[in-house]
Amino acid sequence: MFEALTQNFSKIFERLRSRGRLTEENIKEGLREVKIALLQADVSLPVINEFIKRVTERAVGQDVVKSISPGQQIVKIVHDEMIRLMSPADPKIPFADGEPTVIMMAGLQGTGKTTTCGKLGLNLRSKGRKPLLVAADVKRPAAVEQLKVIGRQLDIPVYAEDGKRVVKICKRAVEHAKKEHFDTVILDTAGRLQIDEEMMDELRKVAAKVKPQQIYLVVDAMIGQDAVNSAREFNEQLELDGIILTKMDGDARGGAALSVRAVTGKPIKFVGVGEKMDRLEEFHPDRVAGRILGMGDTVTLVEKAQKEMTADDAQKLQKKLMKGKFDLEDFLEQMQRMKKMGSLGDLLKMIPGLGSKFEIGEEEEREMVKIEAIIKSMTGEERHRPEVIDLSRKRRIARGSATTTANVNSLLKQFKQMRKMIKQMKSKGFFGKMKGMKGMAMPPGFG
Ligand SMILES: Nc1nc2c(ncn2[C@@H]2O[C@H](COP(=O)(O)OP(=O)(O)OP(=O)(O)O)[C@@H](O)[C@H]2O)c(=O)[nH]1
Ligand SMILES: [Mg+2]
Repeated sequence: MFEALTQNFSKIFERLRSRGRLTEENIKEGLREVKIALLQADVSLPVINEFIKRVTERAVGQDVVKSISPGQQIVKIVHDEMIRLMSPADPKIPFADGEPTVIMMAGLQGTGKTTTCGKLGLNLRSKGRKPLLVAADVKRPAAVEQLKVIGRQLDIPVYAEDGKRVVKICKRAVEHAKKEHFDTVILDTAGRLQIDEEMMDELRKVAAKVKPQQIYLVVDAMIGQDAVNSAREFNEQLELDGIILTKMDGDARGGAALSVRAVTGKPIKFVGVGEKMDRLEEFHPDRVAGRILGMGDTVTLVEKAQKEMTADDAQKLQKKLMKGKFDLEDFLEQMQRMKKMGSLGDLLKMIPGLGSKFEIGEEEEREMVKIEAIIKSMTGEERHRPEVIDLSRKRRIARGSATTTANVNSLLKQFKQMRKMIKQMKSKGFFGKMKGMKGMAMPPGFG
Protein backbone atom coordinates (compact mmCIF):
# COMPACT_ATOMS: atom_id res chain seq x y z
CA MET A 1 0.00 0.00 0.00
CA PHE A 2 0.94 3.62 -0.49
CA GLU A 3 3.74 2.78 -2.93
CA ALA A 4 3.03 5.64 -5.31
CA LEU A 5 2.61 8.15 -2.53
CA THR A 6 5.79 6.98 -0.86
CA GLN A 7 7.72 7.26 -4.08
CA ASN A 8 6.51 10.79 -4.66
CA PHE A 9 7.38 11.81 -1.15
CA SER A 10 10.83 10.27 -1.40
CA LYS A 11 11.54 12.40 -4.44
CA ILE A 12 10.17 15.58 -2.93
CA PHE A 13 12.08 15.16 0.30
CA GLU A 14 15.27 14.20 -1.44
CA ARG A 15 15.13 17.51 -3.26
CA LEU A 16 14.35 19.42 -0.08
CA ARG A 17 17.06 17.68 1.90
CA SER A 18 19.70 18.34 -0.69
CA ARG A 19 19.22 22.06 -0.25
CA GLY A 20 21.53 23.44 2.38
CA ARG A 21 19.13 26.18 3.37
CA LEU A 22 15.43 26.37 2.94
CA THR A 23 13.86 29.60 1.85
CA GLU A 24 10.20 30.39 2.01
CA GLU A 25 10.23 30.00 -1.75
CA ASN A 26 11.43 26.41 -1.80
CA ILE A 27 9.29 25.44 1.17
CA LYS A 28 6.34 26.63 -0.88
CA GLU A 29 7.50 24.73 -3.90
CA GLY A 30 8.03 21.59 -1.86
CA LEU A 31 4.61 21.84 -0.32
CA ARG A 32 3.01 22.36 -3.70
CA GLU A 33 4.49 19.03 -4.68
CA VAL A 34 3.25 17.49 -1.45
CA LYS A 35 -0.21 18.72 -2.35
CA ILE A 36 -0.07 17.15 -5.79
CA ALA A 37 1.16 13.87 -4.33
CA LEU A 38 -1.75 13.81 -1.88
CA LEU A 39 -4.25 14.64 -4.62
CA GLN A 40 -2.93 11.79 -6.71
CA ALA A 41 -3.37 9.50 -3.74
CA ASP A 42 -7.06 10.43 -3.60
CA VAL A 43 -6.95 12.42 -0.40
CA SER A 44 -9.87 14.80 -0.36
CA LEU A 45 -9.17 18.43 -1.17
CA PRO A 46 -10.42 20.13 2.01
CA VAL A 47 -8.32 17.70 4.03
CA ILE A 48 -5.26 18.49 1.92
CA ASN A 49 -5.75 22.24 2.16
CA GLU A 50 -6.03 22.11 5.91
CA PHE A 51 -3.00 19.86 6.05
CA ILE A 52 -0.82 22.15 3.92
CA LYS A 53 -1.97 25.14 5.91
CA ARG A 54 -0.89 23.57 9.18
CA VAL A 55 2.44 22.42 7.82
CA THR A 56 3.16 25.88 6.38
CA GLU A 57 2.30 27.62 9.63
CA ARG A 58 4.59 25.36 11.59
CA ALA A 59 7.39 25.43 9.05
CA VAL A 60 7.48 29.18 8.69
CA GLY A 61 7.20 29.98 12.35
CA GLN A 62 9.83 27.51 13.41
CA ASP A 63 13.30 28.27 14.71
CA VAL A 64 16.03 26.54 12.85
CA VAL A 65 17.43 23.74 14.95
CA LYS A 66 21.18 23.58 14.48
CA SER A 67 21.73 19.85 14.60
CA ILE A 68 19.37 18.95 11.80
CA SER A 69 18.96 20.38 8.35
CA PRO A 70 15.95 22.52 7.50
CA GLY A 71 14.94 19.86 5.01
CA GLN A 72 14.83 17.25 7.74
CA GLN A 73 12.80 19.65 9.79
CA ILE A 74 10.16 19.88 7.09
CA VAL A 75 10.03 16.11 6.81
CA LYS A 76 9.46 15.94 10.53
CA ILE A 77 6.66 18.51 10.42
CA VAL A 78 4.90 16.73 7.56
CA HIS A 79 5.34 13.46 9.44
CA ASP A 80 3.86 14.88 12.65
CA GLU A 81 0.94 16.46 10.84
CA MET A 82 0.23 13.24 9.02
CA ILE A 83 0.06 11.38 12.30
CA ARG A 84 -2.24 14.06 13.66
CA LEU A 85 -4.49 13.69 10.63
CA MET A 86 -5.00 9.99 11.28
CA SER A 87 -5.10 10.15 15.08
CA PRO A 88 -6.21 9.00 17.50
CA ALA A 89 -6.62 5.51 16.13
CA ASP A 90 -6.91 3.35 19.22
CA PRO A 91 -7.29 -0.23 18.00
CA LYS A 92 -8.57 -1.40 21.38
CA ILE A 93 -12.10 -2.70 21.60
CA PRO A 94 -13.94 -1.80 24.79
CA PHE A 95 -15.47 -5.08 25.90
CA ALA A 96 -18.59 -5.26 27.99
CA ASP A 97 -18.41 -6.75 31.45
CA GLY A 98 -20.40 -9.88 32.25
CA GLU A 99 -22.34 -9.94 29.01
CA PRO A 100 -21.43 -10.57 25.39
CA THR A 101 -19.87 -7.63 23.56
CA VAL A 102 -21.79 -7.06 20.35
CA ILE A 103 -19.91 -5.69 17.35
CA MET A 104 -21.85 -4.71 14.25
CA MET A 105 -20.30 -4.37 10.81
CA ALA A 106 -21.89 -1.96 8.37
CA GLY A 107 -20.94 -0.80 4.92
CA LEU A 108 -21.64 -0.67 1.22
CA GLN A 109 -21.87 -3.81 -0.88
CA GLY A 110 -18.69 -5.73 -1.42
CA THR A 111 -16.54 -3.66 0.89
CA GLY A 112 -15.44 -6.72 2.84
CA LYS A 113 -17.88 -6.93 5.76
CA THR A 114 -18.29 -10.70 5.74
CA THR A 115 -14.57 -11.31 5.29
CA THR A 116 -13.78 -8.85 8.05
CA CYS A 117 -16.20 -10.57 10.44
CA GLY A 118 -14.13 -13.73 10.01
CA LYS A 119 -10.83 -11.87 10.31
CA LEU A 120 -11.91 -10.06 13.43
CA GLY A 121 -13.25 -13.26 14.95
CA LEU A 122 -9.93 -14.95 14.36
CA ASN A 123 -8.02 -11.98 15.70
CA LEU A 124 -10.10 -11.80 18.87
CA ARG A 125 -9.97 -15.53 19.46
CA SER A 126 -6.19 -15.38 19.36
CA LYS A 127 -6.49 -12.85 22.17
CA GLY A 128 -8.49 -15.26 24.25
CA ARG A 129 -12.03 -14.18 23.34
CA LYS A 130 -14.79 -16.58 22.39
CA PRO A 131 -16.50 -15.14 19.31
CA LEU A 132 -19.81 -15.99 17.65
CA LEU A 133 -20.45 -14.87 14.07
CA VAL A 134 -24.02 -13.91 13.17
CA ALA A 135 -25.48 -14.06 9.67
CA ALA A 136 -27.53 -10.86 9.76
CA ASP A 137 -27.43 -10.46 6.00
CA VAL A 138 -30.65 -12.11 4.89
CA LYS A 139 -30.98 -10.25 1.62
CA ARG A 140 -28.91 -12.79 -0.26
CA PRO A 141 -29.17 -16.49 0.60
CA ALA A 142 -25.55 -16.89 -0.52
CA ALA A 143 -24.44 -14.42 2.13
CA VAL A 144 -25.40 -16.78 4.95
CA GLU A 145 -23.57 -19.62 3.27
CA GLN A 146 -20.48 -17.45 2.76
CA LEU A 147 -20.29 -16.68 6.47
CA LYS A 148 -20.81 -20.35 7.32
CA VAL A 149 -17.94 -21.34 5.06
CA ILE A 150 -15.70 -18.81 6.79
CA GLY A 151 -16.86 -20.05 10.19
CA ARG A 152 -16.08 -23.64 9.30
CA GLN A 153 -12.69 -22.68 7.94
CA LEU A 154 -11.77 -20.87 11.15
CA ASP A 155 -13.64 -23.19 13.44
CA ILE A 156 -15.71 -20.30 14.76
CA PRO A 157 -19.44 -21.00 15.28
CA VAL A 158 -21.95 -19.14 13.11
CA TYR A 159 -25.48 -18.29 14.21
CA ALA A 160 -27.98 -18.29 11.34
CA GLU A 161 -31.75 -18.54 10.90
CA ASP A 162 -33.99 -19.04 7.92
CA GLY A 163 -36.22 -16.04 8.59
CA LYS A 164 -35.92 -12.56 7.18
CA ARG A 165 -36.34 -10.51 10.33
CA VAL A 166 -32.90 -9.18 11.01
CA VAL A 167 -33.58 -7.56 14.39
CA LYS A 168 -35.12 -10.78 15.72
CA ILE A 169 -32.24 -12.88 14.42
CA CYS A 170 -29.69 -10.59 16.05
CA LYS A 171 -31.55 -10.55 19.35
CA ARG A 172 -31.84 -14.31 19.43
CA ALA A 173 -28.19 -14.61 18.47
CA VAL A 174 -27.24 -12.56 21.53
CA GLU A 175 -29.47 -14.76 23.71
CA HIS A 176 -27.79 -17.80 22.22
CA ALA A 177 -24.38 -16.27 22.96
CA LYS A 178 -25.31 -15.70 26.59
CA LYS A 179 -26.51 -19.25 27.00
CA GLU A 180 -23.52 -20.80 25.29
CA HIS A 181 -21.00 -18.48 26.95
CA PHE A 182 -19.74 -16.65 23.91
CA ASP A 183 -18.28 -13.33 25.00
CA THR A 184 -18.16 -11.61 21.62
CA VAL A 185 -20.90 -11.43 19.00
CA ILE A 186 -20.02 -10.17 15.53
CA LEU A 187 -22.94 -9.18 13.30
CA ASP A 188 -22.49 -9.44 9.53
CA THR A 189 -25.07 -7.13 7.99
CA ALA A 190 -26.23 -6.68 4.40
CA GLY A 191 -24.61 -4.19 2.05
CA ARG A 192 -26.08 -2.14 -0.75
CA LEU A 193 -24.69 -0.59 -3.86
CA GLN A 194 -25.76 2.85 -2.83
CA ILE A 195 -26.72 4.03 0.57
CA ASP A 196 -30.49 3.69 0.57
CA GLU A 197 -33.16 4.42 3.12
CA GLU A 198 -34.16 0.79 3.53
CA MET A 199 -30.67 -0.34 4.40
CA MET A 200 -30.07 2.54 6.75
CA ASP A 201 -33.39 1.89 8.39
CA GLU A 202 -32.53 -1.74 8.96
CA LEU A 203 -29.14 -0.84 10.42
CA ARG A 204 -30.66 1.83 12.64
CA LYS A 205 -33.20 -0.67 13.93
CA VAL A 206 -30.55 -3.24 14.77
CA ALA A 207 -28.51 -0.50 16.45
CA ALA A 208 -31.51 0.62 18.53
CA LYS A 209 -32.87 -2.79 19.47
CA VAL A 210 -29.77 -4.92 19.82
CA LYS A 211 -27.59 -2.09 21.13
CA PRO A 212 -24.18 -3.19 19.86
CA GLN A 213 -21.33 -1.87 21.98
CA GLN A 214 -19.39 -1.16 18.82
CA ILE A 215 -20.49 -0.28 15.29
CA TYR A 216 -17.74 -0.42 12.72
CA LEU A 217 -18.01 0.92 9.23
CA VAL A 218 -16.20 -1.25 6.72
CA VAL A 219 -14.74 0.91 3.96
CA ASP A 220 -13.09 -0.25 0.76
CA ALA A 221 -9.87 1.74 0.38
CA MET A 222 -9.72 0.94 -3.33
CA ILE A 223 -12.61 3.22 -4.18
CA GLY A 224 -10.76 6.29 -2.95
CA GLN A 225 -12.86 9.42 -2.87
CA ASP A 226 -16.13 7.47 -2.96
CA ALA A 227 -15.05 5.60 0.14
CA VAL A 228 -14.67 8.86 1.97
CA ASN A 229 -18.04 10.15 0.77
CA SER A 230 -19.87 7.01 1.82
CA ALA A 231 -18.12 7.09 5.18
CA ARG A 232 -19.38 10.62 5.68
CA GLU A 233 -22.96 9.57 4.93
CA PHE A 234 -22.89 6.52 7.14
CA ASN A 235 -21.42 8.60 9.90
CA GLU A 236 -24.37 10.97 9.72
CA GLN A 237 -26.88 8.14 9.88
CA LEU A 238 -25.33 5.84 12.46
CA GLU A 239 -23.41 6.23 15.70
CA LEU A 240 -20.18 4.77 14.40
CA ASP A 241 -17.44 3.77 16.81
CA GLY A 242 -14.75 3.15 14.31
CA ILE A 243 -13.73 2.40 10.78
CA ILE A 244 -12.14 -0.64 9.24
CA LEU A 245 -10.37 0.04 5.97
CA THR A 246 -10.16 -2.98 3.70
CA LYS A 247 -8.18 -3.82 0.58
CA MET A 248 -5.24 -1.72 1.60
CA ASP A 249 -3.09 -4.35 -0.04
CA GLY A 250 -4.32 -3.68 -3.56
CA ASP A 251 -3.22 -0.75 -5.64
CA ALA A 252 -5.10 1.40 -3.18
CA ARG A 253 -3.62 4.82 -3.32
CA GLY A 254 -4.18 5.15 0.36
CA GLY A 255 -5.94 8.48 0.32
CA ALA A 256 -8.90 7.03 2.16
CA ALA A 257 -6.71 6.25 5.14
CA LEU A 258 -5.60 9.85 5.25
CA SER A 259 -9.01 11.44 4.79
CA VAL A 260 -11.48 9.19 6.49
CA ARG A 261 -10.55 10.07 10.05
CA ALA A 262 -10.59 13.80 9.29
CA VAL A 263 -13.94 13.59 7.53
CA THR A 264 -15.78 11.40 10.04
CA GLY A 265 -13.92 12.17 13.25
CA LYS A 266 -14.01 8.42 13.93
CA PRO A 267 -10.87 6.36 14.49
CA ILE A 268 -9.59 3.77 12.08
CA LYS A 269 -9.50 0.59 14.12
CA PHE A 270 -8.13 -1.98 11.74
CA VAL A 271 -6.98 -2.34 8.16
CA GLY A 272 -7.51 -5.34 5.92
CA VAL A 273 -4.41 -6.12 3.92
CA GLY A 274 -5.33 -9.25 2.01
CA GLU A 275 -8.04 -11.76 1.29
CA LYS A 276 -6.74 -14.36 3.72
CA MET A 277 -8.25 -14.55 7.17
CA ASP A 278 -5.09 -13.52 8.97
CA ARG A 279 -4.68 -10.36 6.92
CA LEU A 280 -6.05 -7.88 9.41
CA GLU A 281 -3.82 -5.39 11.15
CA GLU A 282 -4.27 -2.85 13.87
CA PHE A 283 -4.00 0.68 12.59
CA HIS A 284 -1.14 2.74 13.97
CA PRO A 285 -0.96 6.28 12.52
CA ASP A 286 2.68 6.75 13.45
CA ARG A 287 3.76 3.63 11.63
CA VAL A 288 1.63 4.41 8.62
CA ALA A 289 2.96 7.97 8.43
CA GLY A 290 6.49 6.62 8.67
CA ARG A 291 5.91 4.23 5.82
CA ILE A 292 4.19 6.79 3.62
CA LEU A 293 7.03 9.24 4.00
CA GLY A 294 9.56 6.57 3.29
CA MET A 295 11.19 7.37 6.58
CA GLY A 296 10.53 3.81 7.48
CA ASP A 297 9.69 2.39 10.80
CA THR A 298 13.17 3.24 11.91
CA VAL A 299 12.49 2.96 15.60
CA THR A 300 11.12 -0.55 15.34
CA LEU A 301 13.95 -1.60 13.13
CA VAL A 302 16.60 -0.22 15.43
CA GLU A 303 14.99 -1.90 18.42
CA LYS A 304 14.79 -5.23 16.67
CA ALA A 305 18.29 -4.93 15.36
CA GLN A 306 19.66 -4.03 18.75
CA LYS A 307 18.34 -7.22 20.21
CA GLU A 308 20.34 -9.20 17.70
CA MET A 309 23.40 -7.11 17.32
CA THR A 310 25.60 -5.22 19.71
CA ALA A 311 26.92 -1.79 18.87
CA ASP A 312 30.37 -3.35 18.53
CA ASP A 313 29.23 -5.75 15.86
CA ALA A 314 27.58 -2.91 14.02
CA GLN A 315 30.73 -0.85 14.07
CA LYS A 316 32.81 -3.72 12.81
CA LEU A 317 30.37 -4.26 10.01
CA GLN A 318 30.29 -0.61 9.14
CA LYS A 319 34.08 -0.47 8.97
CA LYS A 320 34.08 -3.41 6.61
CA LEU A 321 31.49 -1.78 4.45
CA MET A 322 33.38 1.48 4.29
CA LYS A 323 36.57 -0.28 3.34
CA GLY A 324 34.77 -2.30 0.72
CA LYS A 325 35.80 -5.51 2.48
CA PHE A 326 32.36 -6.98 2.85
CA ASP A 327 32.44 -10.59 1.68
CA LEU A 328 30.17 -13.60 1.41
CA GLU A 329 31.04 -14.66 4.93
CA ASP A 330 29.63 -11.36 6.25
CA PHE A 331 26.71 -11.74 3.93
CA LEU A 332 25.87 -15.12 5.41
CA GLU A 333 26.25 -13.81 8.94
CA GLN A 334 23.91 -10.90 8.24
CA MET A 335 21.40 -13.16 6.64
CA GLN A 336 21.31 -15.43 9.65
CA ARG A 337 20.81 -12.45 11.92
CA MET A 338 18.01 -11.16 9.79
CA LYS A 339 16.28 -14.49 9.91
CA LYS A 340 16.23 -14.37 13.67
CA MET A 341 14.67 -10.94 13.50
CA GLY A 342 11.69 -11.99 11.49
CA SER A 343 10.62 -11.92 7.91
CA LEU A 344 13.11 -10.24 5.66
CA GLY A 345 10.38 -8.62 3.65
CA ASP A 346 8.92 -6.97 6.71
CA LEU A 347 12.30 -5.70 7.74
CA LEU A 348 13.19 -4.33 4.34
CA LYS A 349 10.00 -2.33 4.29
CA MET A 350 11.19 -0.52 7.37
CA ILE A 351 14.40 0.75 5.82
CA PRO A 352 14.02 4.43 5.09
CA GLY A 353 13.66 5.12 1.39
CA LEU A 354 14.76 1.68 0.34
CA GLY A 355 12.13 -0.76 1.47
CA SER A 356 9.61 0.04 -1.18
CA LYS A 357 12.14 -0.78 -3.89
CA PHE A 358 12.60 -4.34 -2.76
CA GLU A 359 9.65 -6.65 -2.73
CA ILE A 360 10.48 -9.76 -0.78
CA GLY A 361 7.88 -12.43 -0.44
CA GLU A 362 7.69 -16.05 0.56
CA GLU A 363 9.43 -17.17 -2.56
CA GLU A 364 12.41 -14.96 -1.85
CA GLU A 365 12.50 -16.24 1.70
CA ARG A 366 12.83 -19.74 0.33
CA GLU A 367 15.47 -18.42 -1.98
CA MET A 368 17.42 -17.33 1.07
CA VAL A 369 17.54 -20.86 2.39
CA LYS A 370 19.19 -21.82 -0.89
CA ILE A 371 21.65 -18.96 -0.67
CA GLU A 372 22.60 -20.02 2.80
CA ALA A 373 23.29 -23.57 1.63
CA ILE A 374 25.39 -22.31 -1.26
CA ILE A 375 27.58 -20.08 0.87
CA LYS A 376 28.00 -22.83 3.40
CA SER A 377 29.35 -25.10 0.67
CA MET A 378 32.11 -22.64 -0.14
CA THR A 379 35.60 -22.68 1.26
CA GLY A 380 36.86 -19.78 3.35
CA GLU A 381 38.87 -18.49 0.45
CA GLU A 382 35.87 -18.58 -1.84
CA ARG A 383 33.79 -16.66 0.66
CA HIS A 384 36.40 -13.94 0.99
CA ARG A 385 37.30 -13.73 -2.67
CA PRO A 386 34.32 -14.91 -4.74
CA GLU A 387 36.20 -13.95 -7.90
CA VAL A 388 38.26 -17.18 -7.61
CA ILE A 389 35.16 -19.30 -8.14
CA ASP A 390 35.51 -20.86 -11.59
CA LEU A 391 33.26 -23.33 -13.33
CA SER A 392 34.63 -26.45 -11.63
CA ARG A 393 34.31 -24.79 -8.24
CA LYS A 394 30.78 -23.74 -9.12
CA ARG A 395 29.93 -27.36 -9.92
CA ARG A 396 31.35 -28.53 -6.61
CA ILE A 397 29.49 -25.86 -4.66
CA ALA A 398 26.24 -26.68 -6.45
CA ARG A 399 26.63 -30.37 -5.62
CA GLY A 400 27.48 -29.60 -2.01
CA SER A 401 24.43 -27.41 -1.56
CA ALA A 402 22.01 -29.50 -3.60
CA THR A 403 21.49 -26.60 -5.98
CA THR A 404 22.51 -25.91 -9.57
CA THR A 405 25.39 -23.98 -11.09
CA ALA A 406 22.76 -21.53 -12.32
CA ASN A 407 21.80 -20.93 -8.67
CA VAL A 408 25.43 -20.38 -7.75
CA ASN A 409 25.86 -18.01 -10.68
CA SER A 410 22.84 -16.01 -9.73
CA LEU A 411 24.06 -15.61 -6.15
CA LEU A 412 27.48 -14.48 -7.32
CA LYS A 413 25.88 -12.02 -9.69
CA GLN A 414 23.66 -10.65 -6.93
CA PHE A 415 26.62 -10.31 -4.62
CA LYS A 416 28.53 -8.41 -7.27
CA GLN A 417 25.62 -6.04 -7.74
CA MET A 418 25.37 -5.61 -4.02
CA ARG A 419 29.02 -4.65 -3.75
CA LYS A 420 28.47 -2.12 -6.49
CA MET A 421 25.51 -0.72 -4.63
CA ILE A 422 27.47 -0.47 -1.40
CA LYS A 423 30.09 1.50 -3.28
CA GLN A 424 27.43 3.83 -4.61
CA MET A 425 25.91 4.27 -1.19
CA LYS A 426 29.34 5.00 0.20
CA SER A 427 29.96 7.69 -2.35
CA LYS A 428 26.58 9.23 -1.55
CA GLY A 429 27.52 9.41 2.10
CA PHE A 430 24.80 7.01 3.16
CA PHE A 431 26.86 5.41 5.89
CA GLY A 432 27.80 8.76 7.34
CA LYS A 433 24.12 9.51 7.81
CA MET A 434 23.63 6.25 9.60
CA LYS A 435 26.16 7.03 12.27
CA GLY A 436 23.55 8.31 14.64
CA MET A 437 21.87 4.95 14.67
CA LYS A 438 24.15 2.83 16.74
CA GLY A 439 23.46 -0.84 16.71
CA MET A 440 21.65 -0.65 13.46
CA ALA A 441 22.03 -3.83 11.52
CA MET A 442 22.18 -3.61 7.80
CA PRO A 443 20.14 -6.21 6.02
CA PRO A 444 21.68 -8.28 3.28
CA GLY A 445 21.62 -6.35 0.11
CA PHE A 446 22.57 -3.25 1.97
CA GLY A 447 25.57 -4.55 3.75
N1 LIG B 1 -7.37 -7.95 -1.35
C1 LIG B 1 -8.29 -7.89 -0.39
N2 LIG B 1 -9.51 -8.36 -0.62
C2 LIG B 1 -10.42 -8.28 0.34
C3 LIG B 1 -10.13 -7.70 1.61
N3 LIG B 1 -11.25 -7.77 2.36
C4 LIG B 1 -12.19 -8.35 1.59
N4 LIG B 1 -11.71 -8.66 0.37
C5 LIG B 1 -12.39 -9.28 -0.77
O1 LIG B 1 -13.46 -8.46 -1.16
C6 LIG B 1 -14.54 -9.25 -1.68
C7 LIG B 1 -15.83 -8.89 -0.99
O2 LIG B 1 -15.74 -9.27 0.37
P1 LIG B 1 -17.01 -9.60 1.28
O3 LIG B 1 -16.50 -9.86 2.64
O4 LIG B 1 -17.86 -10.62 0.65
O5 LIG B 1 -17.75 -8.20 1.22
P2 LIG B 1 -19.16 -7.80 1.87
O6 LIG B 1 -19.04 -6.41 2.31
O7 LIG B 1 -19.55 -8.80 2.87
O8 LIG B 1 -20.09 -7.88 0.60
P3 LIG B 1 -21.71 -7.89 0.59
O9 LIG B 1 -22.15 -8.83 1.65
O10 LIG B 1 -22.08 -8.36 -0.78
O11 LIG B 1 -22.13 -6.50 0.82
C8 LIG B 1 -14.12 -10.67 -1.45
O12 LIG B 1 -13.62 -11.20 -2.66
C9 LIG B 1 -13.02 -10.60 -0.42
O13 LIG B 1 -12.10 -11.66 -0.53
C10 LIG B 1 -8.80 -7.19 1.84
O14 LIG B 1 -8.45 -6.66 2.89
N5 LIG B 1 -7.94 -7.32 0.79
MG1 LIG C 1 -21.27 -9.90 3.07
